[in-house]
Amino acid sequence: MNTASTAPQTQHRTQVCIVGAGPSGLLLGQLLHKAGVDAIIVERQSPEYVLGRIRAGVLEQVTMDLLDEAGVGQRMHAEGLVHTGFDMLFKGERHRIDLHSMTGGKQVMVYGQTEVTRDLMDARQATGLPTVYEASDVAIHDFDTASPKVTYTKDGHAHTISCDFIAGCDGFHGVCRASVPKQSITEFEKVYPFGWLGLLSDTPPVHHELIYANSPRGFALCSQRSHTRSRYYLQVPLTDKVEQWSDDAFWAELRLRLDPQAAQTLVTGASIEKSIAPLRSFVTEPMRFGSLFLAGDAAHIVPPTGAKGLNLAASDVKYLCSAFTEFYKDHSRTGVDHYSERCLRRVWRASRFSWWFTSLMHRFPDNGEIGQKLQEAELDYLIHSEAGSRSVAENYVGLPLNFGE
Ligand code: FAS
Ligand code: PHB
Repeated sequence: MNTASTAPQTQHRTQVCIVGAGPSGLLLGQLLHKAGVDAIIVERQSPEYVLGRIRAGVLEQVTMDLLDEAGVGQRMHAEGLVHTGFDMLFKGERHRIDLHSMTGGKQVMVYGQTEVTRDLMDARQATGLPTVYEASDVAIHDFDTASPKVTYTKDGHAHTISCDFIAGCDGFHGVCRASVPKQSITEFEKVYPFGWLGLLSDTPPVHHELIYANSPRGFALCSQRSHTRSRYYLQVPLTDKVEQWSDDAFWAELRLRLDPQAAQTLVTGASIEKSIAPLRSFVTEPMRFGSLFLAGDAAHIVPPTGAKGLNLAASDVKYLCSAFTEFYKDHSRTGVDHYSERCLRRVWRASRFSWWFTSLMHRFPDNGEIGQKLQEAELDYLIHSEAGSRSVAENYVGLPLNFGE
């Protein structure tokens, strides 16, 4: 692996260097702080840019508990929306999946990733701990040794961070996974033949719970951020560009994919954000390379149908924080040595559910008309089968961390 530059640099020293200040990096930084472990966070973008990315909306109980443990759960409990079920819409009719009764009282919290990130940013700032935004030329070095380094440039000045561990929380397009030698890593990937066109609007949600719609015209999702702010998605061809979609065209197409009652109830308005995201299933094995540990989107991507991306990032961070804490407090390597296998068992389960739910709810051009009929038959079975509905419910709320142990 390449070694650090010899040019004059400002030297820093910490225990853990976290690359990336998205939810993974910020949550890890906050939990490590609570555990008394030093960490520096290095982020390529500005805080405003990070907050401007509109992404996840549904938090599992494991994630909610972690945010409480990190001391940032207050606003989530005050402003988040507790949901005990969601609707599946197909053949023009809606059917409720009762999460609460099917999972022994579990639920999910609708609270946007932007707000989670804002809460974590505020908490980090309140600690006064070092967070470098707008760092350029971030590079990682010598992570096959016990003395890894991270270098970056800030305002034209070169810096070097010496540390014990590097936490690669830099997302799918980050530098950390890309720095691992090809022979040391296996990447599993499935790219879906469509994307999600998302629209955020200051309009009241069409329904008090989420609606996942399987329509012959394509998938649609009605989600929300509050009682006055809605988030909607439409499946669109990969060739579509967001500029092609006016607000009016979006609303008209959404209506065509909803049931008559929802189509009539829908309140439309100007978009405050509109973007197209590609869908893929992606998993890296292993997730640890010497002193480098990947967490969140840096290690895996799931299609957002199952609302798992952010929640998987949270469980990775939980395992990683306890591994580092055990190393420093108990002088134990058990956590660091078992990090990858602990994460990957949960990652593959969530990837399987996200793939399955995506395959069930979206229109696949190559599957022909029979594809739609087979999907409708499976949906018909699921909503009339207690076992089938329970399977959907227990995966949607998130399997327990010790599931299958
Ligand atoms: P992130 O990508 O959020 O954060 C990584 C951070 O690292 C970024 O701030 C980036 O700027 C920084 N970085 C990158 N390269 C760097 C470098 N070289 N040096 C320093 N910093 C660097 N999940 C859901 O559950 N539901 C959804 O609806 C949903 N929608 C999504 C839509 C899109 C377009 C995307 C991309 C993801 C979506 N996700 C969704 C998944 C998403 O929520 C992720 O799971 C979540 O952002 C994971 O957080 P992080 O692992 O922190 O990665
Ligand atoms: C969202 O609100 O952004 C959201 C909700 C559920 C999903 C995906 C996205 O499955």
